[in-house]
Amino acid sequence: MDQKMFEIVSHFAIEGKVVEVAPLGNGLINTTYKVTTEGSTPDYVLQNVNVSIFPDMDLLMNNIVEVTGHIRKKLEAAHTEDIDRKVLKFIPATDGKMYYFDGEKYWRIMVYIPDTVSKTGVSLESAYIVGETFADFQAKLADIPAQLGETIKDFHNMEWRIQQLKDAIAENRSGRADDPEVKEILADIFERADEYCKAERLYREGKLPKRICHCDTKVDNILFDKDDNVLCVIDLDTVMPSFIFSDFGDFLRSAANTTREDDPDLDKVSFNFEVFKSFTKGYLKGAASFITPIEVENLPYATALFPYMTLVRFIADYINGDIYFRCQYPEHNLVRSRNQLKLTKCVEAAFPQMEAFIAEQLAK
Ligand code: GN1
Ligand code: MG
Repeated sequence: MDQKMFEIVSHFAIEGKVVEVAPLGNGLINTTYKVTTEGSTPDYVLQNVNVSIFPDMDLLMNNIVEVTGHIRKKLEAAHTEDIDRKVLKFIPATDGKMYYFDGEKYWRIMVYIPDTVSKTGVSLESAYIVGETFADFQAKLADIPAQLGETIKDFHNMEWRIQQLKDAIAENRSGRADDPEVKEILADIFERADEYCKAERLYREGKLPKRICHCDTKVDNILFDKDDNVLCVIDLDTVMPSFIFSDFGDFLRSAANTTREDDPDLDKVSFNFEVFKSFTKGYLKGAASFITPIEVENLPYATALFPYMTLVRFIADYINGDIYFRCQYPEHNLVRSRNQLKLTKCVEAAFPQMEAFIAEQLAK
């Protein structure tokens, strides 16, 4: 492997003499390596991008270059210290492209930020920080002049996810759509479909904007320094135009579930309202410069939308015979679906409290 990895790195316009290329982290989608150079030149992070999930490498890298460039300009204008630790920096290939294709795989490279800390899992404190950090990320990108594309087409488009589910049922490749329990879940889904497609309707009516969002908001996607200060947001492949609900709702879907998304014990699934409060406080603080009343008003909707959308994606994949989400056992997607349905219902039950809490925050 080593010679081949050195050869790949040699196609990038990096500084320094490469001494080692070694696996880094445990991402499920892309494969990542650390490239160590001799002496004082920077080290790098080399990634092989999974183009079966992100099919348009030019669009993907164009988004990332625009986003990191725009954030860098903002940090420079604010005379921020240590900018290279606060925004990712990608290095072009020797032919000037932002990636290298080796005939089989697509590669890209960025500067490694040393002395960082990563976290998984949330505390009430980190939920606040993540809310503020992702809102700040959206705020910095609110005036980006470039037109960005969707790296996964219709990724968080609820109408399209419903259509995908209808197609899965019509095809019924696995036969699982006939299962009585699946039918019950589907009835729960379709009863709610119109309500949950509200964002797309508001968008068509010109009432709801799309903004540049991260679309994979979790604490794992933030780098901290040794003193627990936020450095920057990472994992930018899903950065694309979306409703702000994406970043708000998807974070809470995982962070405010009292258990993991594939816990088969439904008694353990509930909505952690304390996490909601802490995250929402941080988010509203960070979003104050851009958020509109219709966006604020729909934050409870956003909180229920993501367990619901993920439920729709899990059950569609179950009916399709498990072709998208990696499964450890045959019923895995069904277990995930039951879990997300339960969470959707718990969040729905908390609407009055969520609304009251947001109103209270705004009145402050
Ligand atoms: C996938 O791979 P991971 O866990 O970061 C999916 C998300 C889903 C999540 C559900 C590109 O994310 O949208 O919410 O699984 N990412 C993609 O576990 O489809
Ligand atoms: Mg990810």
